[in-house]
Amino acid sequence: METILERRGDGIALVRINRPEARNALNPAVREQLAAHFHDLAAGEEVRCAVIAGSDKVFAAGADIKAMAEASPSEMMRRPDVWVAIRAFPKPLIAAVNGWALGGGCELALHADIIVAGESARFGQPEIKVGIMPGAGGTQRLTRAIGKYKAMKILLTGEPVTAREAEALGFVTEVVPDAEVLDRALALAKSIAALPPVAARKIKEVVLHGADMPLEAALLLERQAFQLMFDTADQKEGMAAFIEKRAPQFRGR
Ligand code: DAK
Repeated sequence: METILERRGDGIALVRINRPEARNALNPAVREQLAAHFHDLAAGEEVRCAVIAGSDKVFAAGADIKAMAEASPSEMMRRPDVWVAIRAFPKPLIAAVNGWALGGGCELALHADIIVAGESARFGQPEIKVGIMPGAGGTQRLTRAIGKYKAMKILLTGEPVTAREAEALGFVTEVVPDAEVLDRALALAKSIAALPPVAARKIKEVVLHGADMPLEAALLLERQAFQLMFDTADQKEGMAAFIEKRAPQFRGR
């Protein structure tokens, strides 16, 4: 299989891209499998937080250039939008990035809510060097994350940035030694999965939707989601546990 889905217990799932011979380039099979995995993981309550990773050498070198070199515009139009399953994934998603995250690979990482990168990781949008431009949100997500003038340089030159540069720019959450990337991402996932899942989903929903709204409307969205938390058993348990000075037992209700 070009991708591997591992349900690890503790509310965590790990999705890995596994096409080492092509630097994890996202060919149709990889894209379709990723979409199916995220569709499955969105359903049900067993998984509360997901991690997406490549190998310890490469995250993903982008869309498969060989699979689209001869494509016509209408063929590109007919391709199913496999990104929607990742875009709409309602649970927290962490990207664990070692090595190259280029083009669609960088855009895949940008779909995550938290990005943990190894010291030697490199991020870039080199599409311009092969005569195209980003097509899975790179022009929009990167610009919204780091601002026009920093994003334009990455998009217009196609030159990669280091993990440390990406962290300073604000789109990598944490940089850790290469060998610790996956463990760190899984540890973060574990701590998030131990917290109330309804609150986690609402935080993600409000942050992502609120970013596209005028401030007053976004604040209203936040307020209504906040009020809804008081309808959950986990809110009652969390606050009771605090008052009673004991550890909370969250049930995801
Ligand atoms: N596509 C196809 N094959 C790739 C590939 C890619 N993106 N990247 C690497 N490979 C293949 C190489 O062709 C080579 O295959 P063989 O020659 O062995 O058959 C093998 O992987 C090893 O590659 P290298 O020999 O180049 O390995 P190195 O370690 O020296 O270099 C590298 C690694 C990642 C720096 C280099 O391979 C590289 O620059 N790769 C291309 C990176 C790139 O340009 N990425 C952007 C692709 S365009 C869309 C949404 C999004 C997109 C498209 C559509 N829609 C919503 C419709 C996104 C577009 C892109 O990402």
